[in-house]
Amino acid sequence: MISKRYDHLLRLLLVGETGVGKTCLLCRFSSDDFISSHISTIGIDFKMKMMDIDGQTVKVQVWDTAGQERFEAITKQFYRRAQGILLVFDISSRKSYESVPRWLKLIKENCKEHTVVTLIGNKTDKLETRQVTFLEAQTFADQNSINFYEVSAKDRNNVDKPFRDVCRAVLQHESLTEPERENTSITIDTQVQTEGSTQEGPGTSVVGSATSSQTQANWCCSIS
Ligand SMILES: Nc1nc2c(ncn2[C@@H]2O[C@H](COP(=O)(O)OP(=O)(O)OP(=O)(O)O)[C@@H](O)[C@H]2O)c(=O)[nH]1
Ligand SMILES: [Mg+2]
Repeated sequence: MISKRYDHLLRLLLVGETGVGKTCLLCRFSSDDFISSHISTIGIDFKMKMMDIDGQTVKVQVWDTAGQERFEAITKQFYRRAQGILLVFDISSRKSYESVPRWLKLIKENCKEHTVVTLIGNKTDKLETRQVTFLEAQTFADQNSINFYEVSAKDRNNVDKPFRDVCRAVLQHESLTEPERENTSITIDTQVQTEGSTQEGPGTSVVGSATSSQTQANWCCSIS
């Protein structure tokens, strides 16, 4: 019999305005890389990482959404499958912070009720051009009963912690409810296509993307 090499599979989703650094955060988290140019995500991508959380092996599948509004019809369809959401803004962009309530609304409208949501202020290395104070964002997060972290994908500051804490919160919630089944599908009614590649092992990542025409994609099966 083939045994699973992990105890849990968790699905997280990165959302937020274009350019806030979602893809860079995911690259830093999954493979400790940084991309200095802005190559806008088209539709949706994903990466995987194996993590040890409190002695349990967790396979974390992180979906990286495009922040551009024109992809919203595609990206919205991934909200419901997410167990945890990382909502990212850029501390040096007031505009990206002011869009956070709109993203929260989208999350509330499209996610399951108990989805774990966390707010992330990225680019702390740009302190000299900061446009959002820590206190302001923390107060907003408290008012909305969500955690808040400041991070920098560029200089590695605090990147692991929000991912780890979201996973831990999801696991706590799942232990009180029915466990997620891995082999389930997402129906996509817009122009979406999948492709992916895998490299397994502790700390390694799996990458894939969604960009053309299929009506149903069995994401988890196709990549594990
Ligand atoms: N200084 C600094 N720049 C960053 C940081 N994270 C990302 N960037 C830069 O911000 C730009 C946008 O980063 P991306 O990760 O592509 O942004 P995104 O949120 O994925 O954007 P979309 O895919 O269009 O939604 C790139 O030029 C990155 O190099 C950071 O922590 N510090
Ligand atoms: Mg991106």
